[in-house]
Amino acid sequence: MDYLNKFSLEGKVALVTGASYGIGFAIAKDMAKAGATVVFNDIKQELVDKGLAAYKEEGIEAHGYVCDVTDEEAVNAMVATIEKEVGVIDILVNNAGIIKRIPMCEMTAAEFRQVIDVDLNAPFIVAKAVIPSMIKKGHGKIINICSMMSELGRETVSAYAAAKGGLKMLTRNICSEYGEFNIQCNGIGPGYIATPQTAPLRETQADGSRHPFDQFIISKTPAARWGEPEDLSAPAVFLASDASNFINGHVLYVDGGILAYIGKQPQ
Ligand code: NAP
Ligand code: GCO
Repeated sequence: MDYLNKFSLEGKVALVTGASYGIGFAIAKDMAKAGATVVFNDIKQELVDKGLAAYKEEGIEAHGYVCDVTDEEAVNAMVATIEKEVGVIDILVNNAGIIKRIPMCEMTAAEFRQVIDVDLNAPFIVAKAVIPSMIKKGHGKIINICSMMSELGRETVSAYAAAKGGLKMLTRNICSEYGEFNIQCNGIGPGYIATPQTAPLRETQADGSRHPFDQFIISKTPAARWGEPEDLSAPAVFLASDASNFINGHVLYVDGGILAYIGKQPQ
């Protein structure tokens, strides 16, 4: 077998949740380039339509579905429809996610629960929906999009850090429970990536200076730059391919070195 075939996703069906744009879109795009049939969902039809057009512009015939990943009934119905219309899901990327940046003591329990619902309960719901067919098929790949906040805390992101820390452990538990069925479940832990989710942290200030958080991240990242969604897509293809069949329960941090670095000393 040609060595590079190990990284091929030819003949595989990949579901990437919340992939009309952002990190999910970049990952799905490269999975398609590696040979996968791409399926994605979003909450609103208009976003699914926008996503389909964006994939088409890249020469990709994607399949898009409207589905709120926190709604178990809707997720089960979507997976059944995908299996009928496209095929059994070989690769799941739990990418859909939200963040609320609120000091913990000002955050309502409902706001906390909403973040946990999307960022932790939903990956459980979607993984639970696809695993039975993966077992029947004799293989499967699940990739959970974790975070720096799977390892670190910071002000105002208590719910998000709790969810992403839990998602790291859910990743390890799916590995433990389903590894014997040739299902590999790993995480990707992105550093700080330039997407709509982090746009508020990068806004140019009224005086034209960079956002303080923007400067902070540059000082904390050895690569001295924000990541781009495209920095994550080849690592995702690797974890979705046969090249990673003996990697399980691992979180691959794609962070430009943040987790290894104490931060640039003040000049
Ligand atoms: P983003 O730009 O905010 O995109 C998130 C996507 O998830 C959107 O398409 C959104 O759709 C979708 N989504 C949200 N709630 C959903 C739900 N209930 N059902 C279905 N889809 C839903 O975020 P991103 O920066 O690309 O992040 C993607 C993932 O990477 C998230 O899990 C995030 O936590 C994680 N991450 C991001 C960074 C970063 O620096 N950007 C770093 C580490 C980890 P709508 O537009 O309809 O809401
Ligand atoms: C924040 C950011 C981070 C990133 C990412 C880092 O407010 O700190 O949004 O949480 O989104 O998760 O890995």
